[in-house]
Amino acid sequence: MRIDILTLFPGMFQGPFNESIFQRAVDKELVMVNIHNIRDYTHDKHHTVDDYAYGGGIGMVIKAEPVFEAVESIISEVYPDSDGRDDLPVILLTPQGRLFRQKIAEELSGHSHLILICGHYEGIDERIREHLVTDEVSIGDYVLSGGELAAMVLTDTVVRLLPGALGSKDSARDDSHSTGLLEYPQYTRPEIYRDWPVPQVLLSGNHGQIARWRRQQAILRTLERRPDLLDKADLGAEERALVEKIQGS
Ligand code: 9D3
Repeated sequence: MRIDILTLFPGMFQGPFNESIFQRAVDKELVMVNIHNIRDYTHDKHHTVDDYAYGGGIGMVIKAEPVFEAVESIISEVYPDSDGRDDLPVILLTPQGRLFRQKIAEELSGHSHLILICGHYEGIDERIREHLVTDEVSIGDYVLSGGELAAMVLTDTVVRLLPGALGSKDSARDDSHSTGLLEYPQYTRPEIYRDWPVPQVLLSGNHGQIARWRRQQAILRTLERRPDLLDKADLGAEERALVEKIQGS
């Protein structure tokens, strides 16, 4: 997979993408990530990337030209014999986008190429949205100062799903055994830390009992913390009845 990221702050990507898990996917050539400075696609002497808003108001607006030029230059470099591909997602990271979920990551991991454009507090010329962008994504209902961290979250989530990446097995596990539940509590040595013992059942060696305990813990924890997940969770009839009994009381 190839991921091209357009940003006004390329330096922000230095740390996260050069660390451990992600770097291993790059080393294995499962993914190639290219960071592009939008400023490099300007032609004027001052490398102008923003300008005043038509109609007035405070704040500046990112200009259409350098963003179009950046995307078009990537497309003509990667696809020299065509105008690109009609299945190439050009994704704008913006608070107005559809909420990012694992499902969207799975969908995106099926593409061989993604272009990500980092939105900005200032806002961008609407013609970028209308005529260049194919998809708009937000990572949650909180205010970031730009789309860079969102692009990193999306990239990390998608890359670990690529076959051969660390986590792709994990995701296969998520899929096949996907319970839709939060994880059960885990413990390791020592058996007693300070005066806090490990639950006795985990020391019993009774694997059936352990499996039932973990399952019950996962359900109770989900009920307490993320009851919204239970609607779609994969529960047996008895488990469903138990949940409804607790929820109802
Ligand atoms: C409400 C007016 N805007 C501020 C002038 C809203 C606004 C626009 C852009 C607030 C923050 C930003 C910068 N954030 C992103 O570009 C962004 C983002 C986010 O803030 N939260 C969750 N996901 C994302 S994806 C990109």
